[in-house]
Amino acid sequence: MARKVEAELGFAFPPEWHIPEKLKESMQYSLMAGGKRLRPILVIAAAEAFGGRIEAAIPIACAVEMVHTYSLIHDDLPAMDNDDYRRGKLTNHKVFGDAMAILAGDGLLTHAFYSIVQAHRKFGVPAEAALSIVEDLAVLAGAKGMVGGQAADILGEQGITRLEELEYIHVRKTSDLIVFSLKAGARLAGAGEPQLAALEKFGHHIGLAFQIQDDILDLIGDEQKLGKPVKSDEKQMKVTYPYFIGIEASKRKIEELTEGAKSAIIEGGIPKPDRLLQLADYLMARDH
Ligand code: GRG
Repeated sequence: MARKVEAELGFAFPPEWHIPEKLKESMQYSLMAGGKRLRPILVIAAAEAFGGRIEAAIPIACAVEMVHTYSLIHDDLPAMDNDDYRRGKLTNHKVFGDAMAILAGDGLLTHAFYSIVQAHRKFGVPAEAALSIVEDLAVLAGAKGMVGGQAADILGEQGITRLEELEYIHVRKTSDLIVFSLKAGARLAGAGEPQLAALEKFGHHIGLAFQIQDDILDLIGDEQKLGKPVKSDEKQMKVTYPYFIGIEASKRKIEELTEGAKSAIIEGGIPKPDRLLQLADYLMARDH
């Protein structure tokens, strides 16, 4: 599944388009730098859960990876987290410079919308479903979603004193794109509103669990497996889940969230839920 997405990402931009060589290189550098491809996998798993066609899900799977990759490129910039390594390689701005890294992010974000439209043009996803998917992406990745979460994170920095504030940031920065992926896969396969609501709950829960696990891995994970230095939160004096409630309680919270996520799917009338349930368990146990 991830391999098919990987192959398509290599040809994300039509070869006949004239794109400045450095910009193309910079976009491809980060897009093809590896990564777990979690969000594309969720798009495809959600489509499969409703008997949808994988090939129609691929352009949307690629779109969400483009948005995710853009967010990582921008997050690593000196004006944000100022990181040198990502996915085991030098960060985009370290190789191409700040200006080209900003433009690579802009280019990937914009191209995501082009890619969604191709699901309709090339694979016959109904225009109404494609429209809802575009709308979801604009909302969940935009100012009300991921971008808003990043802004709240930057504005809050060390000033966060309540777990609810941290949860807001985590949900916006991490869960929203995960929710998008699940709903997009389900929408293209014709899911109805109650099932979309079940997926929204599932995504919200696994996204938060994923982020808490990220915080734990930053404290006690393996740098080699993670592809980036550990203890960066501590160094930047970032307030995290383990900071508030400790590692053991954070682990219990992940288990609770995963159980809640699985119940939402089981009770949500989803025709073939197995892969989604497996993914929830896999994410809880991940080490990178
Ligand atoms: C710059 C608009 C803007 C947003 C940035 C994604 C993000 C928001 C910041 C990156 C820092 C961070 C910890 C974000 C939370 C989401 C997250 C855990 C990203 C890493 O996702 P993985 O583990 O990465 O799926 P790979 O490399 O495997 O794709």
